[in-house]
Amino acid sequence: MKATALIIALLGAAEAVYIPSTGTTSLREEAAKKDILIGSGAINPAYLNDPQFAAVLALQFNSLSPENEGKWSFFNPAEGYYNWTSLDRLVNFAEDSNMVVKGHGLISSCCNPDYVLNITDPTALRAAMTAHFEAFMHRYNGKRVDRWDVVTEALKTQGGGLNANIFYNVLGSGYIADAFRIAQAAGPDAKLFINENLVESLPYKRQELYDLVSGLVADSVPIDGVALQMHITEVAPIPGVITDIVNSYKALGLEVTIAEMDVHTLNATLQTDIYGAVIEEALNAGITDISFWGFTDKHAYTWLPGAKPLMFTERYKPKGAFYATHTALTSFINTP
Ligand code: 9MR
Repeated sequence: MKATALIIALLGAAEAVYIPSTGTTSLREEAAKKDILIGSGAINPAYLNDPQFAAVLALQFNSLSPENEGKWSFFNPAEGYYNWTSLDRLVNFAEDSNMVVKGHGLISSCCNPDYVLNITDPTALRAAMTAHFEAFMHRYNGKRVDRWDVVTEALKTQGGGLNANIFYNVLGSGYIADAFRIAQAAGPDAKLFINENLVESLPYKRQELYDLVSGLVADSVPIDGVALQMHITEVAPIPGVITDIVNSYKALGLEVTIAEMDVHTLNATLQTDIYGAVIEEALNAGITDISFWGFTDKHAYTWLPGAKPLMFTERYKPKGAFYATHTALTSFINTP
C-alpha cells in the first residue's frame, strides 16, 4: 500500500499521518452531495489517541456516536456527580472535524449505576431520569449533538415483550413514554429515536416494535423515528423488508435510520454483498442517516469468533465492504 499511501494533515496540526488510500473519493464526500449522514458509532474517545484512527474517521464520516461513554454509569456513576472528560473529547473532535454527533445511551439496559438500580419509588426514578437527561442534553445541546437514542433495546432480544430493566420494573411499560417526554423537555431541538435490534430479521419482533411505536404516536409521545441497529450475522435481511419498514413508519410521520450496522461472518464475499445490498436498499427506501458500529476491525465488537465485521482492516485498509458502500452511495440517485 506504500505507493498509494495518502498523507493527511491531521486536524490542522503540523503532524502528518499515513493512511492507506482507498483510491476513491471519501464516503462523506459522496454522502454530502446527497445530503446523507454517513457515520460511525462505537467511538470510544480513547481510540482517538491513534492518529490513523482519528484521520480515517474524520476523512470518511460526517457523524459519530460514542460506544459506551454515553451510557449512564460511564459519566454519572453517582447521584449528582458527572465526569465529562470522555464525552467532551468526542464532541470536541466532532467540532474540529465538522461532524455531527448522535447521543447514544440515555436509557439502556446496560451500565446503570447502583444509585439508580436501588431506586424503587416511581417518582424518585423519574426525577433521576430527568436530572440525568438534563445534565447530558443541556451540556451538548447546540454543540454538534443533533439526535439521540432515547431508549435502546426496549424489547427482548428475540422479541416477546419488553426487557425487564430497572425502568420497566419500577415504572412499567410507561417508562418509554416518560423517557421521550423527559428528553423532549431537555432537548426540544434534537431528534429523538427508539433504537432496536433484529427487527429487520425477526418478523414477530418487527410487528411488536411497530405496535409499540404506533402506540407512542397515538399517545402524542414526542418521538422522531426508529433507529435500526442492523447488526447482521451471516444472513441479510430479506430484500424489500427495509423498504417496508421505512414505509410503515413514514405513514406514522416518522423517520427510519440505520444506527449500528456491521456484518458478522467469516465469508468476506458475503460480507461485501450484504453491505452493498443493505446500503443500496436503505438509500432507495429514503433512509438518509446511516451509521456503522465502528469502522475498523481493530476495534470490532463481535459475538462470532473470528469475524471481522467492519469496513476497514485493523490497519485501515479498505475492504470489500467499504467499496460496496461507496458504490451504493455514488450510484444512488437522490430524487427528493
Ligand atoms: O459495543 C458495546 C460493547 O462495548 C458493550 O460491552 C456492550 C454492552 O453495553 O454494548 C455494545 O454496544 C451495543 C450498543 O450500545 C447497543 N446496540 C448493540 C451494541 C453491540 O452490538
